[in-house]
Amino acid sequence: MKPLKHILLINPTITKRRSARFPLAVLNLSASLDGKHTSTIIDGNVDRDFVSTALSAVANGGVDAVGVTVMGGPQLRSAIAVSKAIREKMPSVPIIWGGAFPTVCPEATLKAPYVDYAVRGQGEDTLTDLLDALTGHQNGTLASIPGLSWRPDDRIVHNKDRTFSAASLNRMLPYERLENPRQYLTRTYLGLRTAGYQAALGCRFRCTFCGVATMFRGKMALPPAARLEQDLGFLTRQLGVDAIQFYDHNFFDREVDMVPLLEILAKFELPWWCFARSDALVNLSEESWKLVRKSRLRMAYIGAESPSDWLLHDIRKGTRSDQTLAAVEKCRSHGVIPELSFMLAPPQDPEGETERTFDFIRLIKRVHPATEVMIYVYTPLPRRHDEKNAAVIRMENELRDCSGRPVVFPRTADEWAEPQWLDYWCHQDAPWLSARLRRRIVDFTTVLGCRFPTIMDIRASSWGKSTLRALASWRYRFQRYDHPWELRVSRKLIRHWDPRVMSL
Ligand code: B12
Ligand code: SF4
Repeated sequence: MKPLKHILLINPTITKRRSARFPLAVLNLSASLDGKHTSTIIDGNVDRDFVSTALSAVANGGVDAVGVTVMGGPQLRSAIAVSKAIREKMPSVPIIWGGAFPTVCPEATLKAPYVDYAVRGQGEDTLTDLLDALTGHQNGTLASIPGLSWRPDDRIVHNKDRTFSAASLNRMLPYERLENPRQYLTRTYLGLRTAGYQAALGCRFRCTFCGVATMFRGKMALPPAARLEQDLGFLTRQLGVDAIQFYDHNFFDREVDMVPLLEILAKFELPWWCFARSDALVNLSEESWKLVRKSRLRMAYIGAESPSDWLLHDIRKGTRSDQTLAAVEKCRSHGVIPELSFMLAPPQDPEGETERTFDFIRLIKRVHPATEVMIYVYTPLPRRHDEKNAAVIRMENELRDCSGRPVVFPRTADEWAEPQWLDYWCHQDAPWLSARLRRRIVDFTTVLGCRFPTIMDIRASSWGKSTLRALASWRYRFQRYDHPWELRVSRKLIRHWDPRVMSL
């Protein structure tokens, strides 16, 4: 019998304690190891001194490997901090990174001396195989593990991709392995105890700008209705959950497959939020919309991305701007708030596209003022290490900064953690934005956010929101977005928040 390995699974800090949601990546990994290896979980969103906690756990012995989940952006910084600290104190303990960042950037990950293995894509089976193989570091075995990037000698080797697996849909998550699972339930505009939950895996689309496409390469699987029912039963009865934020990449898939899931949701009647595509919502039958209403869907986050059909086509979104408008109408008539996200300033025409998007947002606000709007900067992903598509390579090679110099993406994890690249990862900035355009986007976002304060902000008082609305109305009406200093000050005083950073 193979000796069991014990792995310390770490979710580095990404958000404030009050915004912490169930750390689904490490919970899924922990569940998948059951019966094969053992694990403990440290969550940096809850344990604000998680680096020290991790160091003590490793120093106490009995930890054969450390697994760190890493999303690009702010979490990269805390992942680097904990990995460096462990490497320094216990250099012999293997450190494994998995999640969105190492999936998109395995090369940069493995250039870091404090990471030994990068797991690309779904992690459950790759991690099990890796822990199996770690006995004696047999290179032959490591070379055969799909989804693994590693570093024999001084080379970086990317094994072939792992095929999609739906196995995790059959496992319950071990919430009891978290210290006090109830602390992850947060008061939001949906409910007093909102839980983050993922029902389906993957997404069948392959939009070029999206990390989900890199992770799942067009594969998707829905859970059996019984699984959803069991989970919702557990969450409501055992933990007292009263609202759900679905993390599924794209909740509304093919209607015929969705109906059984909607029926379960209609049974529970928990207010819920999800990601959706405009084409799916527009094509949903009236029967299904009835179920949606009954199930109390409160808000659907729709990647509208752009008002320009050429760009939607370029990024392989597969939807059109008229479908965005039609989806807004559908949502309105069925009592669902559409939350539209836009990507401004694509490198092909940063200024022109930004202005067109502002106009489109104004049009949508006239049609349905309650529509929530999330504004991001278009930041294409760096191409995959094995990218062969000539068009993708050409597009990256043609990227220029605002002075006309070629854009060179960071080559290491530490470079990706520099402030301007964290902003890039968080879709807040890009090298082709001039200072003027950057300012204009921030100013427009401020005026829009004050003119239409988000319903998601449950902390600002209603008088505070009304004040902001009144102060911003002339600027919005006359399109005088420049330097809204008075709105910035008022916003700070009223403690109005930004849902792009905190989630709900
Ligand atoms: C929840 C969430 C958040 C939460 C964090 C959780 C919390 N509040 O506690 C918040 C809201 C803070 C957040 C923030 C951001 N997020 Co986020 N987030 C998600 C979301 C919706 C769910 C993540 C999740 O739990 N997934 C479920 C688990 C099971 O899947 P998983 O994490 O991929 O894990 C699997 C594998 O990756 C792998 N794996 C993961 N970790 C590890 C570790 C090891 C050791 C191994 C072996 C394997 C492994 O195995 C797991 C099981 O198969 C995803 C979308 C999604 N559905 O995944 C986006 C997503 C991960 N976020 C994304 C991004 C870009 C961000 C931001 C950086 C930017 C932004 N504007 O959204 C911000 C940062 C904001 C900031 N702080 O300034 C992108 C990443 C894409 C990319 N290009 O890499 C995603 C995919 C959304 C998207 N469609 O673009 N996010
Ligand atoms: S539909 Fe949404 S989740 Fe799916 S690949 Fe496109 S942007 Fe990503």
